[in-house]
Amino acid sequence: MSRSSRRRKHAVSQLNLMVVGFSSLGKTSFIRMLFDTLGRLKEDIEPPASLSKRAETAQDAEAARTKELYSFTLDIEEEGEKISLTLVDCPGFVRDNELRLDVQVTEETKVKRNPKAQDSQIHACLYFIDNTNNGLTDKDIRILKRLTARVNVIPIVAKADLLTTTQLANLKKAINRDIKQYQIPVFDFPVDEEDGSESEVVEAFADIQTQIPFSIIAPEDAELTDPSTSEKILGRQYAWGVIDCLNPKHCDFVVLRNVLLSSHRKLFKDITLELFYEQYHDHQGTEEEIDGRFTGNLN
Ligand SMILES: Nc1nc2c(ncn2[C@@H]2O[C@H](COP(=O)(O)OP(=O)(O)O)[C@@H](O)[C@H]2O)c(=O)[nH]1
Ligand SMILES: [Mg+2]
Repeated sequence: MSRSSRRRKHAVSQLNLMVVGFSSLGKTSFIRMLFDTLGRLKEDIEPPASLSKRAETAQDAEAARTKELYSFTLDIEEEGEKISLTLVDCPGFVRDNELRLDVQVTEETKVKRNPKAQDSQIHACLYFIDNTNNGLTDKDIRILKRLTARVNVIPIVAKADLLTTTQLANLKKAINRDIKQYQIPVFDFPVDEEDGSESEVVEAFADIQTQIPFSIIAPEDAELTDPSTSEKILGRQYAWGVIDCLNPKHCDFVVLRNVLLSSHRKLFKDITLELFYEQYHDHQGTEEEIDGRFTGNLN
């Protein structure tokens, strides 16, 4: 075995992902689904308590609301490479209160708890957009402008089961129109035009760009089976049928997970290092300051 391949075999790559957005758009449910589908946890890992609280009724909703920022780390393996995946879940912005927004947006883009962590910055931030609006709101635009200056941002439309195919397509169009019009530099999936379209990789990436914002449907807490195969699925049941959250025809979760953990992982990290690293150091406070901000009530 050559020295470099041995190093690659043992090296653990770090990946830090964060979810951000207004409350009850489905951020924690997404984190839970990611966690549930990775299924390659260290045996002794217990999921954080806040992750196991589900809200199927309105009364549950308050109990299940994410009240403070938390993060946890999973050891996973993608294509033979070991990844230490840290997921950061934030309390949602309260709809009419942007008071704490600056603190939240500027400081939560850093995972800075372990001083020995080699790579403590967020590599990709998923921004959840309310699917009941027709595109981005003024608040979304303000928040996105600040976020995109500091971190790779990927727009998400969650609870896509609540929209028809046409409604979802129109919403995606409206969001992309607003992103363009307000010049919000969300993460751009690279398409290398000079290579022509003969390369499969280029084609696959071009396809990904057309899917933005990614649609997500999180499963409900029920034992469901696929009616045609009788296999267990993560899904949602309706009077007219069952949604399979891992079916790419139903939502973009599998594509997104692949983008995050596999196809674009290195690119997210490279961009974070090249574009955002300096700002990180310019704004970096002392360890105590940052820890203080982390423990503060962000709602
Ligand atoms: N219909 C539907 N409801 C969802 C979905 N994801 C989450 N929910 C529900 O929306 C509510 C808020 O979800 P939560 O993940 O706590 O939102 P957060 O505040 O953004 O973390 C909960 O009652 C969830 O059960 C989804 O994909 N479809
Ligand atoms: Mg939450």
